[in-house]
Amino acid sequence: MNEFPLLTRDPIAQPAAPTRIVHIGLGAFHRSHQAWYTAHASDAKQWGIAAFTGRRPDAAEQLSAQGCVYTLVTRAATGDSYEVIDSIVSAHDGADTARLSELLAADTTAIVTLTITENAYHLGADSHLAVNSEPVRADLAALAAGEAPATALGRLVYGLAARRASGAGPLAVVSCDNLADNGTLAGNAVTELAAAWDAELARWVRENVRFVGTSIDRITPRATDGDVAGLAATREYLDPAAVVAEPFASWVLCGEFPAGRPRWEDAGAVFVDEIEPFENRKLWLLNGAHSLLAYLGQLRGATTVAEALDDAVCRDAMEAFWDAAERHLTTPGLDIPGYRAALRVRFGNPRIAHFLKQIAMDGSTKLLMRAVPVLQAERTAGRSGEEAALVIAAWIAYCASGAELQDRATDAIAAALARDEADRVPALLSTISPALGEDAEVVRLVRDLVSSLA
Ligand code: CS2
Repeated sequence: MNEFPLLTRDPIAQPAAPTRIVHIGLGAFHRSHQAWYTAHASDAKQWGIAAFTGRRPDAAEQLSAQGCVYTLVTRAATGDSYEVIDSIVSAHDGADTARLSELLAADTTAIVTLTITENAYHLGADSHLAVNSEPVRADLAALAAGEAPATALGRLVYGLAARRASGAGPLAVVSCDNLADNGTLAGNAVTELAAAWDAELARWVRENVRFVGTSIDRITPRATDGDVAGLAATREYLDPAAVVAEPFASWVLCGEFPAGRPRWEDAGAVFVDEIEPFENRKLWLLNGAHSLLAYLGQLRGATTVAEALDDAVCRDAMEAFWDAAERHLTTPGLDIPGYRAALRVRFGNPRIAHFLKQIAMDGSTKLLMRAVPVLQAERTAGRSGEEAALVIAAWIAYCASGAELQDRATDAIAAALARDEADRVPALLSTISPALGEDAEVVRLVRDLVSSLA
């Protein structure tokens, strides 16, 4: 493979656009989604992206070494197609807060996009910043000492202080994470973190920063070494920063862009006045089913989404969960039957190996967005909610199976699992939401379902 040259930017064919977007969370999804939409806007030449990593510098180093261009491998059931994406013009270690602040302080910067994961908003069950959580406290201590904070959110707040100081004016912050009402939640988290540091900054944020809500969608499993080798053999260049994604992509946005934005609509993005029905459709039907398949599927021996879908038990549970969710997706124009039909095809794409283990991460946060709202809506309507409760029960059974967990609540989950039989289920439910663990009927329902899975 090493006999092939590294992919690099051709400065004539792919001149770097001026930086007007700052992205935090340079992962595969940013590259297959927002960067792709930006590259396909008709005014793409005006909109370059400076992308910062989240935790580690690796992705920035890799991308910088190849002039920030990379291949998007679009993997359809019938074959692959390739496109070199050039909308990212610089890539930086997230810890480079000096560069981040410099870019946010520039009046040419109009937008900050975020893909920092659900957990990184550090929200409590009340959808407000968990001010007493360890990472937030550490950020506040750093800010008070005049040092740069370590969380993505803290770094954004630090950069916004630089923008306020420079007088560069308003801008838009666009959350592209799978959280219900992500614009509002990002606004809560950023404003509350700013307020805990500097009340004047918080006031400036309220007046100048517009938080745009989005529903984002494109299945982008982690690319493997085999993908990179296959790409090299076909294209005769080496591209370790390549991403593999399904053909489907969707982006629904709602909010203001006070300093302008690319014409993402040219690439198919949709701007709406009310985003909630679209978010719920995506979070419940796609992500909810993903989580169900991740836990139930792995308990039953499957390793990928497509494999889980081959199992009638998983498939029936997914359809039943969809039936329950659909009863609460009644806004005209959502075309739920069409959306479900498309999902069956997307999930069944035999050429995409979307590993259930990857989806299973961070269940305690994800289920709050994906399964709990359906459970509650069903119960409010006078039904048991068992189809949605099964998603939660499958997560509990998965946790109890000894599977290696990656979750911000790993310690609390381990402590819950160590409790007596009678307390175990409520304690586990409480790691998702305290109210859930206190609801005797939900506890009974979930406990019965967990037993039925054993
Ligand atoms: C998945 C999502 O890993 C997960 O939790 O459900 O990453 C999903 O693939 C994307 O939201 C699809 O747009």
